[in-house]
Amino acid sequence: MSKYNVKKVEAKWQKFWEKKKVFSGEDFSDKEKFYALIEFPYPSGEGLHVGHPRSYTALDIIVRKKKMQGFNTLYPIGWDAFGLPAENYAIKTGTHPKKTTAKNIKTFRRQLKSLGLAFDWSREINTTDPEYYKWTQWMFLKFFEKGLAYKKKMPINWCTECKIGLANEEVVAGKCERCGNAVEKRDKEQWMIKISEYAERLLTDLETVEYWDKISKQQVDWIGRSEGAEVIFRLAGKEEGEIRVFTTRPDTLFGSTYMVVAPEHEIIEKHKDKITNYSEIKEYVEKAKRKSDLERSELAKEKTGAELKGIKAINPVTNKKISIWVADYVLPSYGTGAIMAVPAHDQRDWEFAKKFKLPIIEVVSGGDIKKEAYVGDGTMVNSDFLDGLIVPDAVKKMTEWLEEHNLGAYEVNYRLRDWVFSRQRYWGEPIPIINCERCGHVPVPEEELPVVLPNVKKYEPTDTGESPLAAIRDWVEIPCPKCGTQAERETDTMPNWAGSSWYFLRYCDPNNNDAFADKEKLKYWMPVDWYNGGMEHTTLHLLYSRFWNKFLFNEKLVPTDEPYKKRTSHGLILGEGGEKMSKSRGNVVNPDEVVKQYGADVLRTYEMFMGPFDQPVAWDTKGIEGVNRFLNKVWNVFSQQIAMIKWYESEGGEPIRAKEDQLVRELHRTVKKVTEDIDNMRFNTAVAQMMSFLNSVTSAAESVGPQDNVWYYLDRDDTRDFIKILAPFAPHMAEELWQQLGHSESIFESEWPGYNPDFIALEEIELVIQINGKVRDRIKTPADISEEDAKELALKSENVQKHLAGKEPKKIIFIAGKLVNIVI
Ligand code: ANZ
Ligand code: ZN
Repeated sequence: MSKYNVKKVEAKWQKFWEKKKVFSGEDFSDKEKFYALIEFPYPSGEGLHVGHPRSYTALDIIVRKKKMQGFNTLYPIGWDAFGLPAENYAIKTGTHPKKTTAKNIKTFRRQLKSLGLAFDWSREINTTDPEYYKWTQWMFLKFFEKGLAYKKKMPINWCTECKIGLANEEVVAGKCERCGNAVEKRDKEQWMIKISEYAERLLTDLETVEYWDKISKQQVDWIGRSEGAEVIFRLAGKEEGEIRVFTTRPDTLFGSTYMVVAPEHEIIEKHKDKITNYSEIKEYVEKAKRKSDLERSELAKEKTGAELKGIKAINPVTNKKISIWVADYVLPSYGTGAIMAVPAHDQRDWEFAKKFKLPIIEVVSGGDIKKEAYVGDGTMVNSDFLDGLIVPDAVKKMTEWLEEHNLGAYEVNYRLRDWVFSRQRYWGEPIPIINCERCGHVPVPEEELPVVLPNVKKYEPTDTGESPLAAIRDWVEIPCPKCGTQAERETDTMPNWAGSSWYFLRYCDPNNNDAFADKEKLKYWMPVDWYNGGMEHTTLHLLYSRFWNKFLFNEKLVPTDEPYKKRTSHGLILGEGGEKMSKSRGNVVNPDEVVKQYGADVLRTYEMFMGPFDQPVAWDTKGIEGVNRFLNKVWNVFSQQIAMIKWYESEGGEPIRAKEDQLVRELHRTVKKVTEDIDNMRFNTAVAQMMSFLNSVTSAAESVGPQDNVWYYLDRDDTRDFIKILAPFAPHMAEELWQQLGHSESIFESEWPGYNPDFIALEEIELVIQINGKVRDRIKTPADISEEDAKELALKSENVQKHLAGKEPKKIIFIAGKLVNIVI
């Protein structure tokens, strides 16, 4: 038995796969294609985390099996390399993010290669490569052409101390992550992308894809479709003006006793001359702006607000004057930013009304509105023409009434907001627009793309809130492409989500200079057949990229409406003990160390074995030791068995294998289970099954021959099949054993094993039932019937009952798979 040299074996096969291009996807192959995708990593300075390989290995296993099942597989990799860490490092040290990024990519590439992943390295892409972001810019211009990219004043997070705009993730509990000082909202003109226009399609088309339920649900919640009505409230008196609200409960309009607008609502500034307590209001508004959305929407907290004195609104059905309030529980970005308050039937309104002593009128019977708002079903009361109706009928009737009187209309509202598509930062794709005083926003001509990021001296955003690009005057100042007068380049860059919104398309044709990808190649490879990624990306990234693809589909630039046929998700890997892995806790496990100590096969198999794939799971050193012992045992048993098989064959003999043997049946069951478990991402139980099979192999072994060699009762075919199902998990060891079996091609060029269904059914036996040693019955049962079940069955037998004649058995003896003897 040869000793297993992990390092040598793993390096050997990694080189082999790369040289023979075993895993490169072949464009236009006649075979059926299978396109697997993982979320390409951000190449951070910390290098690969043990969390990364969990997702990568899972799809790697799926890809290797699919390849063996005859598919033309594509499993690409690249770098989502624009991002804050490189930029912050640049701010701190002055090192160009390009340099940092290149260095980090080198580390990531080496680490990923050391894991033996079946990536098609010839398709590697990098979102910060001008040849890549040229097409991101080109697509932005398509959005712009179609009116889906527009500019709007939007609040940004502004650190009053650092005097820069912050990304959302840099604001921690309302404070600047760097300096700890207060962050406030500041309005700034920003580029926006109209994803809201696609809200309905993004929702309904979820029915056409196979996403795990919890993922679809997150998409549905994020899109947040609500049906209801828009209602128009006129201002009282000679005052010109109106306040529009969105409500899901137009039926409760008779119970609307006051209105509330968000602090940002235009009505405040528009009517500031009429508002008699304007300075008090102004103060409230300023305070509210400093709170985060989360702080404002917390349901439980104490309601705050102030009345806009001097103006009133008119309830359109009662014609009564009602007060108008400003309160921060009304969000500016949902609906119209104003509500009709119905304190009897909305808990937030109820709390507010109680605090400020506002009238509460019950309009749906069934609750006790003295105690709390009643949100349940019931019949309408105090509601004139709605009285006696049940809620859904009242909703319909009121909506019709509003439409007839031009006071409102049926409306569908979405929680999904348009996408803020600019950042005032350096390390992102420049937005390819030239701002001209005469012509407005003018696209950079296509032939001038890419607009390459110029070199700057300082990477901080400027203290006016502009990106550092704004300081490079000779880059900014440029003649307008339309009219030729002096104009200025847009200095905002794109958000981190841009490059990842279409990378799966570029993989289909990564080196194309004339298009983002060749149409025929896109037609061949798209859609992605299986996409796995983190739950933290099943909202924004998934939505953005689906939207982006849908837009391109509309423009007839891509062949499929949906980019991903299937989406699944892995659980996080936590540190030993179950806490989040982090530098500060000192519990980060470095994959390099694990590979060095145990090898890639052990790391891979361990990560698949450590727990259900979709659940978070804690790292466990004992667990990895167990997997290491398992793979060592595989090596010892199989390399010796292969040697024995070869010896038999060279002697012209037939290796012994009892075809009907228990072990062969178990092998077939194992093949079936591993096949199905891989398809269902139940990797842990697949590994467990292989472990249990190996135990059966070693316990059935016998010493044979003069040298006392161990014979494991597996012939060439059995041996081959086990190595094949092990191969996706421990590909290096499997290749090595495969080669020992006498093959020169990669094991992944061989065919995935089938199984004999006759072997799968558990064997039936005839359980012999005796009383005091005399046979009294024979009962058919599964071979593996438990002692408890067998005894119960035996005692139930009619014949046994007759012979027992009510006597209590003294003792019951059970011999597994054979008999039950009742002693009386
Ligand atoms: C009157 C009413 C009566 C409401 C009632 C509810 C119950 P969803 O289901 O999430 O779409 N609303 C509307 N815009 C808001 C905003 N900008 N900030 C905070 N709340 C807002 O919620 C729709 C309901 O949320 C709307 O229906 C409105 O209150 C409130 F018995 O109008 B409702
Ligand atoms: Zn111009």
